[in-house]
Amino acid sequence: MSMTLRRLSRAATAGLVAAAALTAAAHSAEAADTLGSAAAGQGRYFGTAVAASHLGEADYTATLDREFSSVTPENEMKWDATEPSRATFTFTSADRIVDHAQSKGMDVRGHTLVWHSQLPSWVGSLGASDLSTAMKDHINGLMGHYKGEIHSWDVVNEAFQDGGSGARRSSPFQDKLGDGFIEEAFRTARAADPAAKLCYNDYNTDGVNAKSNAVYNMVKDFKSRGVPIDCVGFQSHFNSNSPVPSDYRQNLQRFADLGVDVQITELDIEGSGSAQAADYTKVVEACLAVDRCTGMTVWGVTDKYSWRSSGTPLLFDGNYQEKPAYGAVLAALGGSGDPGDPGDPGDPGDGTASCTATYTRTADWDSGYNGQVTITAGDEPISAWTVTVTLPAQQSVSSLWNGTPTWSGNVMTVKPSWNGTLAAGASTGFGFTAAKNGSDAAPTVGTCTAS
Ligand code: G2I
Repeated sequence: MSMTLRRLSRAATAGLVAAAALTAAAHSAEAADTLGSAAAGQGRYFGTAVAASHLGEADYTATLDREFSSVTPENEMKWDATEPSRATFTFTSADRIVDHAQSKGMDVRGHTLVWHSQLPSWVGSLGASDLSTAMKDHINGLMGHYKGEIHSWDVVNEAFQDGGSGARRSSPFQDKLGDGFIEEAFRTARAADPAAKLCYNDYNTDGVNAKSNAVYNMVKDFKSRGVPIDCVGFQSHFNSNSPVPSDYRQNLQRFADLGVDVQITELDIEGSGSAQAADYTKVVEACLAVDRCTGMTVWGVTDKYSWRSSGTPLLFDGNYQEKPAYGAVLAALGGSGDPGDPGDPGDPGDGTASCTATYTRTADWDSGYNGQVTITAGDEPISAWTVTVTLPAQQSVSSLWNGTPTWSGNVMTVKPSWNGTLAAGASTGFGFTAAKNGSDAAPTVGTCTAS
């Protein structure tokens, strides 16, 4: 199908999409017991980054659909994903996310059009005038495909250096086109989809510092010269090296005072328990205190798929259970759900059986190894579990104990033999012996499902 036809067919569904969004909004006004509905009560959206590859996972999609009112494709709209070779656009994965979001009445943030990272090498090899054309073609290609369907686009991402200088970051765009590439990108974007809010997005700009001052001066200059810009995105990736700044609200406010919206675009805060919850509260309160802070997006649904998964920075744990940070965000948004209530989806006591599976190699020799998979029940008792283990193609399993396997190619699906019943939080496991047959690679353990 030609790109023109795809554009037309996407645009033709826009009316249906608007109707779905209205239904969702009406529903959420009744019971503000999810992040999206509570935020809507404050006139904000509450979004998450989404990966197309996880949309087939029932718990992932159930949590996404229940809690969030906006989605940002985590990687699927980036240049390497959408225009891997010049003028050849692929939208399959991004379309999957947009279609899913629209079918659930969620808005979509576009991320991102012009960025030095995840940039195919052909872009970097162009000369200046060709590069300028390619940049505009890329903007037109994406924004044209999704015309009328994206509430805000990150037009330019991370164009400033870290550190004290406030200088622009070296990139093919900066190095060959100079400072003017940002303005050129925004002007092109406005013409491509006049309905979309056009954002500049960056990190380490959350407090007042040299980098945020440099972005501030650029936005001020754009506003004074009529360069189209509608919003500034503050990524807000926080951890102990980069804590929530004490002047976060003031910083958001000074940008808003320039006449742009501000959005928290990639929020995650490493940590756990009440300390993490308190940090999340600070962020939500800062946004709510700034009239032009129109919404917040967390950078993922569940800790297990976070780009910083070891830092457990999100609102749902690897079993999609609400963390203390979830309750804190909901409360800060004025939500009426009690996150400790049995019966609330995702809460302990909600009756949802869950489990996790982890793998370790317990013995190793030249031609083989023993593997052990440990299964741990979530916060409900379980009576059965199922885990898939995918072995490297060469390997074969010669024996397996404390579990019952069935095989499909190199994938074994293991269910309990005698050890299906587990109390909440309790563990069991199964072991196996595998022949390496030339491959020493580890098997992959899939999601644990319980009943
Ligand atoms: O790095 C965190 C974020 C900082 N701001 C811009 C965001 O776009 C960025 O997101 C992250 C994604 O969360 C990661 O998922 O951007 C990374 C790349 O810069 C993404 O990581 C990439 C891996 O590097 C690739 O190896 C992998 O193929 O994700 C790809 C898709 O899973």
